[in-house]
Amino acid sequence: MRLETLSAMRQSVVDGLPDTARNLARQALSEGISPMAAISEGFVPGIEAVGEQFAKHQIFLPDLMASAEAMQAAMGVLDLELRKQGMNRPTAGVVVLGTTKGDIHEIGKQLVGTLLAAHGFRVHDLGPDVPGQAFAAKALEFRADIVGVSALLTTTMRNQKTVIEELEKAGLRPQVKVMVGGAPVTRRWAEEIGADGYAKDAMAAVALARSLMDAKAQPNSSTVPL
Ligand code: B1M
Repeated sequence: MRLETLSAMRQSVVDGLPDTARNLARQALSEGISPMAAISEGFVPGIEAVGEQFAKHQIFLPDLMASAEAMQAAMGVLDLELRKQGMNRPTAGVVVLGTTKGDIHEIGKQLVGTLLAAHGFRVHDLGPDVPGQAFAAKALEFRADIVGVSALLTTTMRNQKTVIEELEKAGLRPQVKVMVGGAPVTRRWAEEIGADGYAKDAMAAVALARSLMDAKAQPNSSTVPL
């Protein structure tokens, strides 16, 4: 049954069916499938398959958009469930999160935010297409410990650097750690732009955020999260 449900989840995203995806997310929870398994073994393989088809010009942008909508519908259900897990935990740190300017991809960034929240971080998600100055302004407003910047396009990755520059301009860089991620982003790129850490996926982002908080608490420690 579990395998059937996971495979139906994948298919609902491939076919771009938001109602079906939402219902399958609910069904998964009632079957005792963990929200993380539903996301990583059910819905994410669907959006990845669609991404490959798009790259090979086998499908077109409207198909990709329908699939993204189905993915978002399922995430709406699973996000709530995962966040509940973080509610009773002491605050692990304050994170301001967003996707860079010019980039409207937000599914991966939302997943990072959901998992951080599930692990006790207070997350302020600024959404997609966020200018560098807005990251800096919100980091100041929310007294952020960490600013997390996602980018899914090779053309918008460079705006991760702009965010760091804006934090420097605002005088916030000493107290705010910067983590970056997204499909085209690499550890090497993170080093090149002067970020404090890179995470390849949402679980790695939680581990990284924790080690960045440790590094903040021990400023003279020689451990470098990158
Ligand atoms: Co677009 N898109 N897209 N897209 N899209 C990609 C990224 C692409 C690789 C598809 C392809 O060609 N195979 C390609 C980029 C090529 C490149 O630059 N190298 C592409 C393109 C070209 C485009 C457009 C330009 C298409 C067009 O208009 N002609 C356009 C761009 C618009 C813009 O941003 N200005 C576009 C539009 C869209 C949609 C709107 C239709 C939709 C997004 C909907 C939405 O987010 N609301 C969409 C989608 C869905 C995709 C693919 C298929 C899937 C992305 C996704 O959600 N993955 C993608 C192909 C692919 O990645 N396989 C593609 C699932 C998600 C869970 O993974 O986002 O990688 P991911 O996040 C992971 C990690 O990367 C990491 O953790 C996450 C969870 O494990 N991570 C972080 C992410 N952020 C992090 C931050 C961190 C740490 C880790 O710290 C802060």
